[in-house]
Amino acid sequence: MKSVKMKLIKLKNKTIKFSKKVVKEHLIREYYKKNVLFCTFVLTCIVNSTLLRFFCMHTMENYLSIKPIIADLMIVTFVGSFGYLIKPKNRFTYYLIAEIFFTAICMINSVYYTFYTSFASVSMLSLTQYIGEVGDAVVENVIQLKDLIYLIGPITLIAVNTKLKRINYYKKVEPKAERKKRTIRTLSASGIIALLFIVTLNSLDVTRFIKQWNREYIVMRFGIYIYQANDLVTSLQPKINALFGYDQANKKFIEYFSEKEEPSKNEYSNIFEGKNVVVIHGESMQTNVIGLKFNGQEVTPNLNRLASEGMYFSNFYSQVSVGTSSDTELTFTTSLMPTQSGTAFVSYSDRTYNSIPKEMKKKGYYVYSMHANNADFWNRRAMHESLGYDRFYSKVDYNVTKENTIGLGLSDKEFFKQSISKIEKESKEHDKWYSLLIMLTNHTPFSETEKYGEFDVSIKEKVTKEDGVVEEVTYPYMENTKLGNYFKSIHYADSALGEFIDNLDKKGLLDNTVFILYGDHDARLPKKDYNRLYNYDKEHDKVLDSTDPNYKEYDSYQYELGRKVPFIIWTKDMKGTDLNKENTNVMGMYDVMPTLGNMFGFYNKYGLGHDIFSIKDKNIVVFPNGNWVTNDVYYNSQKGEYLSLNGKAISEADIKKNNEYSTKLLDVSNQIIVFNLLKQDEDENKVIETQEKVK
Ligand code: GP9
Ligand code: MN
Repeated sequence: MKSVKMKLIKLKNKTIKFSKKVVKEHLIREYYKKNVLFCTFVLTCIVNSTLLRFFCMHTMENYLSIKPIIADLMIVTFVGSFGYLIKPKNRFTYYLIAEIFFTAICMINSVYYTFYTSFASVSMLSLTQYIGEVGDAVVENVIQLKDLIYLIGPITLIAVNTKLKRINYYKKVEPKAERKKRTIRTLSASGIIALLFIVTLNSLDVTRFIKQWNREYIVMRFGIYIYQANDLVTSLQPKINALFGYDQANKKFIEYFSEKEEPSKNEYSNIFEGKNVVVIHGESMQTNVIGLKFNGQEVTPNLNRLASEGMYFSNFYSQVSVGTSSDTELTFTTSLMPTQSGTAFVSYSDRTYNSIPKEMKKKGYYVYSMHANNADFWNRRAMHESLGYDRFYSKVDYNVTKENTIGLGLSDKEFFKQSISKIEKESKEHDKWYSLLIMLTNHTPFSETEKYGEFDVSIKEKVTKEDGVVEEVTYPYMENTKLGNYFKSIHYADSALGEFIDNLDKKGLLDNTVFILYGDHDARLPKKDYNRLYNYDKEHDKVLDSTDPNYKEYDSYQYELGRKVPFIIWTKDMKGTDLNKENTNVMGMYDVMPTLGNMFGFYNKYGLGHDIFSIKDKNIVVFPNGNWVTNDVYYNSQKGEYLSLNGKAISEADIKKNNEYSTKLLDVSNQIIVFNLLKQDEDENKVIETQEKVK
């Protein structure tokens, strides 16, 4: 009896399932029949964008990712819904135009990706030299089959339309109210898809979307159509910003610099004139690793050596905003601050900059940069040109394989090895040269520890037991913490640096060369890990309690002030000379150009920093968020709080004066970039130079 009942229930369930399926299929078929054109349009546009991702980024994860498909679906449904507002007989024209538009996006990006392994940006069109490059690229590349495959979209739509015409599909009359209803219904569907998409976003997605520089990531997460729309907005924003307020900005700019005087000469003036230059951009290198040891082993033996043999600026800060690496490059190279919105590298690459490369070129140097990552990362391809580099060696100039990759790209050891021959070539071809090498491996999240080589961040101690036997005891200490992994990673980067210096020396490339190194920004490591570093209780493998007499306070101010990065100027023969010393005056990335300018014999009137050997202990380092630090005070503008660094009282009047100074400096820096205020000056200089040549 029971089993019969069970069978009946099963049968009932099956019937329900079957009828649901029938209804569903029927509904889908019905819907498709009524909306053939719309469905074809949506489907083909999604197939095209999926194909684009398929051809550009060949990893399984990329092929199978559903997120960009949802994003594309949202956009295409949105655009498609307006087709219903149009009378059936004209609807096809609307869908065809939209289809051609979406197909063009896919085709342009397909061509662009082949050449630049990145997706196209509208902002590039504002760079005339760039149009030339892309233009050539299109001509050479036009034949590739994979770029034409997207035409399948419009072709299918045309074919479907022909068939529909044949069966008199468009003869039906559709009242206006009905058309409106269909539009609203489809728009609602697009809204629901949008909601579905938004709930899957995390904070990393959002920040990357706002920054818009990691183009691959955005396409993989948001699809090509949203990427292109976002790109359009970020590209137009700087143009809009620059539309209003030029006259006032220019007036303020003239006022600001009319008060500035050229510093008088000092003992460092022109000391390096005519020498070749190697600049190292040390990814995430922090000052607090210098001199640090684990079990007697130095974390960074090579940085330590450079610091002890050269000019070491131990109270040096980077001044980055959201543009991290690129902001540091900007500030180092131009003595300007990062922009208040967007990033200079991405949004303002078409502006005129007074830069170290341009100054060195005037002195007869050949100036080049090297970075084994994709050239479009941080829009370097365009920006390095604007900054005046003669040549940019990027990923395409290096042999990058799976085996020699760590983290973001080519390992630092391999990068330096492969760079030597390029430097050798340039040094043979040019009398004087200036090079910038941008490191990459020591980049967050510092997780590929197995590739960094052995470096213990535990505590190892020899303990003599009661029976006299000596045993080694290991306490985990910083093992398996992010900070611990960072030490391993920077130990690797440091050893790459050591090898590089040795190899340069072997080739005689250090004989007449000034070696300059800066940490680009701090590594954003967790504060709690520093607490462990300074307060480790090895007996119990835990962090000391704050009530413990041995507890060392590590508060948020120490954390903020601990974000210092190294700045070192070193030559082979500096050790033991007058130049070989530690400089403890507070200094910022914007002081580099004026300081080097004094040493190499050039002056940038529009730099915001100072020659550190002229300003000495009177210096002030302003951060993009309005915080500032001097030798005596650190001021946090968000909290409106300050901290005395020398135990002395600080007058409110001094705080006010420095606040005004910082606000003015940040303002003028931003306006120089947004309103392109250095262009006029450069144009005038060019005229003078030409007149002099003619004479
Ligand atoms: C990218 C590299 C890292 O090429 O310079 O940039 P970051 O994430 O440090 O800004
Ligand atoms: Mn960086």
